[in-house]
Amino acid sequence: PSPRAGHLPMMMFDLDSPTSNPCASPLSQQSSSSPGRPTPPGSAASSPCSALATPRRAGAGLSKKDFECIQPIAEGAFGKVFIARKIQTGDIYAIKVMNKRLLEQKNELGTIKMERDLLAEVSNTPHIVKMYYCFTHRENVYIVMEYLPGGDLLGLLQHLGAIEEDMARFYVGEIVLALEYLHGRGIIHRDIKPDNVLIEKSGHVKLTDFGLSKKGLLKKQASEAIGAEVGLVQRDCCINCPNLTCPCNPTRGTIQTLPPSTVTQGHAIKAVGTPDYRPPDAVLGLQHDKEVDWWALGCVLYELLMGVPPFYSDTVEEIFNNILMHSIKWPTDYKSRVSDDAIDLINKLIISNPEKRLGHFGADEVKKHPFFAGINWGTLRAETPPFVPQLESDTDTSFFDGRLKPTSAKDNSEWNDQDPELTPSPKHSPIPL
Ligand code: ISQ
Repeated sequence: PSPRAGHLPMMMFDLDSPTSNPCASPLSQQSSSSPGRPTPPGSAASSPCSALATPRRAGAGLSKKDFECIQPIAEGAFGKVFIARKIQTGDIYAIKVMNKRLLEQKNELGTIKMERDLLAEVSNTPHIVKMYYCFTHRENVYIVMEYLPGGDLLGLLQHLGAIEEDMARFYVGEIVLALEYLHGRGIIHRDIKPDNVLIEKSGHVKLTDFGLSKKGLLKKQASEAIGAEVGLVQRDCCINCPNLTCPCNPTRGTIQTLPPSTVTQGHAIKAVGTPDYRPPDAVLGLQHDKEVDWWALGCVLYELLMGVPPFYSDTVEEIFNNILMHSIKWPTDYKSRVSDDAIDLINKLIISNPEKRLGHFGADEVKKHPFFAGINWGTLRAETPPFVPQLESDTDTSFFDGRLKPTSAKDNSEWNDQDPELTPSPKHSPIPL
């Protein structure tokens, strides 16, 4: 598959100034037997948990020594994801490991706390990747989640190029249910894209990566968006980035295409991220609401059917322009490739004015679109998915193969943060999460 300008590699953290702040936060383990959902690892279910919104009980739960790292499987904006075995039970988890000092330096500790709290809040649903524990060890934060071994929709696209409409209907339908669930709780995901849709062992999909999510953003004033959310604006790919050093800042002239060398330099990555799925209001750094998720869903549907995102281009600058000019790249033969209903749904989700966008009045209007006519929303998550990953073992990571650079794929250093006794570092206070 052709590399896409918006899909830049994410940064890695180096770990060289350890702190000591062990604390574990077991999270709620409420009913886990909903239909279509794999039984979560028994160990977690056996851990009684504290209130969801405040999942903090220092020392009450597990710590790093309870897990044996197997291998990294993915890299995100703020760290690496490993699969690991819980030693006591043998259960397998996906563990996101982030460096606190770097998060703090980049003013992102709040973002991670938000992700942790949001995940804790929505963890008891089949639509979202479940989080079991959160703890810190020395310099790192560990978020222990269920392992979804089927890879993600981006990986599926990379294998298949594009997918059949029935298959796309199934995945997009499940994402609609997830968004309905989140929006009903005042949560905007804000980073819907194929890479954030993970495939379970059963073949059903769940959303992950709540690093950009926002709770209670609905109907906030633009002033708040510009003030309190400066951090978010900086993280987003926007052309109003307030950071003067950001390559996308208009005061530096036109938006610049990042040369490959800049993609490992912290802010450049954060500022640029993935613009492909952002609506014009978000690209401009303006206040935006839950409609951003419906726009992104339209982009995902387009990409599933066509193989590339609708505003795809070789450079970030052109992607911005395409989004702002609403210049969708329909292939010449698209009418023979997909149904009129699919085209109509895409066009109604990708409407620049958020108030006119399908979904503005709630998920129901999306669910009622003719594209979904054959879907039984009540049983969708209990139906047999169009693709069920064939796995060799519970530690099979083959569906994540190729997602990391060869050097990174063998590198467990983020898991094993450096020992302070071996690596003296300047004294500093522990950073709590
Ligand atoms: C769970 N399983 C596989 C990959 C993942 C990546 C990020 C978060 C959770 C995950």
